[in-house]
Amino acid sequence: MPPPQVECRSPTTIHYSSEIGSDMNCKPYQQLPLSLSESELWTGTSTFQQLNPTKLRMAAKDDPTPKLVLYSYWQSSCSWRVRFALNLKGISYEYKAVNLLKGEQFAPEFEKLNPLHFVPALVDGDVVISDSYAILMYLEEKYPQAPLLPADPQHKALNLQVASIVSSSIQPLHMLSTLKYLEEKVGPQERILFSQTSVEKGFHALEKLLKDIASKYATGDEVYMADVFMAPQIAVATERFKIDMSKFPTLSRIYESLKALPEFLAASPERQPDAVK
Ligand SMILES: N[C@@H](CCC(=O)N[C@@H](CS)C(=O)NCC(=O)O)C(=O)O
Repeated sequence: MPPPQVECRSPTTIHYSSEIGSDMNCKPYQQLPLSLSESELWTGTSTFQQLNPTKLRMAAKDDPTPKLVLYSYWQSSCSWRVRFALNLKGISYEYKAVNLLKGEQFAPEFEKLNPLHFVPALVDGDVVISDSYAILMYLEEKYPQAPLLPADPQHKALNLQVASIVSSSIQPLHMLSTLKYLEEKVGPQERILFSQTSVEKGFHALEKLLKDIASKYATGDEVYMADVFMAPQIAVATERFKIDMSKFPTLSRIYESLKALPEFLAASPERQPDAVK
């Protein structure tokens, strides 16, 4: 007999979640395709929009079971990038929570998806991809709506460069396993200083790269891959590492625009089904 399914709700959205390694047996969480009836799914003013639970419930009835499955952790900035990109493209997906603090990334069933034991991982039918950069490139080819890369080769290269700086020269230096290692080998204070120094070094480079090009968003007036990678990174930098963003006026301005996007807010940690309130 199949296990009983439990509906899990948050105050603003209908969440059906299933966690690796938990006994929770919730139905899969369905992230709705925002493009279906985007304006109707949101209530409130532009900066503090909330998903409209009634409209969401109505949309959920019409939405077939999503094909894509995203393995994610609410506080993971790498997962946030992919959630943001999926929302921008209006792609529905099932959310599967991997609790990094409980070590669920090391579970044998997750290891089959990513032998490196990191989230996010995306499953699209027979295709399994881990690493947010690779996932975004895959989504861009397979689901070309709402492009995340501009056609202009120079702007495209800049977007890739920014994404790469965030994903290879900033985030790995403050991820859970790195910080745990530093704390054990060097000490808790060094762990904070090291994170702050690494983030600031990366932000100085991004500020220089973007200051003459940025407009509303990182490379113009459209949201592209550079924004998708930068926005969660800036959120983590300010909230977790208390970085003073006044040193980075261009990045701060871009972040103000990105923070107001419903697709970004819907992807934010506190709106995920595994969020600890
Ligand atoms: N380059 C990978 C990095 C993935 C990564 O570092 N994920 C973090 C969460 S943001 C993680 O799973 N950390 C678990 C750990 O450090 O043990 C990507 O962009 O997806």
